[in-house]
Amino acid sequence: MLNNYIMDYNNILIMAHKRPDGDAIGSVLAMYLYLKEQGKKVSFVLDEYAKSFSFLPGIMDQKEKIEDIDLVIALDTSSMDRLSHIDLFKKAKHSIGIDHHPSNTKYCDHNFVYDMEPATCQILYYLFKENNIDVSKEIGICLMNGLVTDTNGFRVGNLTSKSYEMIYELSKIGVDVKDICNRTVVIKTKKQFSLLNRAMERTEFFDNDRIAYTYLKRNDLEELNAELGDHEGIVDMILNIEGIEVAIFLMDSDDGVIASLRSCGNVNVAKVASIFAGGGHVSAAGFTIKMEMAELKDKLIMEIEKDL
Ligand SMILES: [Mn+2]
Repeated sequence: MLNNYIMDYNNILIMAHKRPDGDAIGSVLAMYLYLKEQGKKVSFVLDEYAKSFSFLPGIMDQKEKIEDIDLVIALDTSSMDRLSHIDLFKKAKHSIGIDHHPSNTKYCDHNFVYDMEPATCQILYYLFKENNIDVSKEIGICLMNGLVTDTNGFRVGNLTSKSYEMIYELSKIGVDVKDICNRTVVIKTKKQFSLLNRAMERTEFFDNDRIAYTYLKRNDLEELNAELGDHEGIVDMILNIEGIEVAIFLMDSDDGVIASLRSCGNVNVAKVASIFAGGGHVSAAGFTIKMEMAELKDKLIMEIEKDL
């Protein structure tokens, strides 16, 4: 029972992984809103996130200063080194992890890892239900945000009847699923569209059109005045081409080259990413590495070809 592990503590901090996606943000906020309702002294920390998530309830409540942490809850994060605030994590006396990454290293005192689930937010929804916790509309919006984004608008990942039941039940309490889908997955800013356009033009195909590859360089991002998260979705677009089994997207960043991999499901891209110290899921994975882009491209194609 989730509540048994939480309710004894008062000062609680919630966090997720670096470069937080919709599932990381959604699960953090849902947990935050729930514990706030319970009268807990609770706060959360998130790395910088894409503007499209600023509509989520509670997101403006992030605090500057965090002290005396009895319990830390780590969400959607497979290992300690992936956490956004590892220093704060280590300061906490107790820890709970809730995650759906198959590569989860069970680094918390208590680990709720269900790697068949499409999103951490779905795990959280059912943990709330098991504990007879009423999910408010605000919490529901945050949870739906995770399911929508991790499945790229209900198109990838291990969607089951449990996912559709969650959609059904949250719809009934007023969660506007279509609106969340539009805000986070469908609508692109003009800047994002220009970036997408540039990446599309450059797409190259390999292995009888079964691998698609594209990239953005630092000067593209500068020229088009791109903002954090503006590249999201490019890799999914090239996977949409008929016959493509694996899509590769590479992008320059201050930390090295960011690689995003997507698969139709026949090639396990989490396995490919793990070769480069990355991780993820069968159909969506990634990593950041200090390597020349051209060299990384060749290495990735070589690794993917082994499994095609
Ligand atoms: Mn996730």
